[in-house]
Amino acid sequence: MASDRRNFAVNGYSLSICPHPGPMSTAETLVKGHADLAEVALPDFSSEVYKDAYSRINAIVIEGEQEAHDNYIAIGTLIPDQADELAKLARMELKHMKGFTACGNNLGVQADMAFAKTFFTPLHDNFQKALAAGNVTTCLLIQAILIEAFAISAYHIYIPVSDPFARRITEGVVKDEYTHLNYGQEWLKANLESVREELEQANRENLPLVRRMLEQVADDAAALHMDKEDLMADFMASYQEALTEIGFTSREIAKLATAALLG
Ligand code: PL3
Ligand code: FE2
Ligand code: FE2
Repeated sequence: MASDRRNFAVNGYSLSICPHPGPMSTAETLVKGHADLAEVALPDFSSEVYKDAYSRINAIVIEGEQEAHDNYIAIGTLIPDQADELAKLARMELKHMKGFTACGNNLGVQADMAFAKTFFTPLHDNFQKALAAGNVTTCLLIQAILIEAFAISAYHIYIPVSDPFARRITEGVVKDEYTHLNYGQEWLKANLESVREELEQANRENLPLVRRMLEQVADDAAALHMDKEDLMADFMASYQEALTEIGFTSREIAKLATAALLG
């Protein structure tokens, strides 16, 4: 049990000592930078299986960061008094994109950008439709809530099984993603009564797409030692927390979350 394990940090290494050691030896529990990750087995970052999966996952992340940049700039055209703030968020996304490009280069992996473009198409198209109709609420739900919660959960699950170079980058990125999620939450919260209906509709149309994206990425994520159920659970936790912050009750959130099962 994690509760009866004791952690010691020595020179940036954390040693996790369990009073009743199971099958794992003490040496195996020496995991750099982690307080309590005795269970985490790192993948072989140079294997062909790893690099093949990484070529798609890395592309998804690069494409996602690029689209996030474009989406924040686009949302700025719908809320002109927020354009400067949104341009700042967009700049952060470009920095993320460059960081993840460096992660792929560092492993000698060529990102499969055509695959990633297809992966994002349904959500991308829904965002473009909402943008053309001037539906700020839908645009914010797609980008600042759903995509950011997706990114946060994916990065959370990736960090413990990442290579040291990517870990440093991803840890920096995930902090920014909270700022983005928070931006969306605050705007929607401030306007809740007027946006409620559109939010419910946008949730019904887009939450199933995110579920499908999580399913599509699961096999490649598994090759990176990221667990599908962990990804889904972390995503739902982030999403539900965001909805609570916006002002929905737990009953309303349960109803909104049901859309993930139906679509
Ligand atoms: C918003 O700021 C960014 C949107 C990015 C979307 C991320 C999708 C993540 C899919 C699974 C990736 C695992 C992490 C691997 C990092 C190289
Ligand atoms: Fe980002
Ligand atoms: Fe972001």
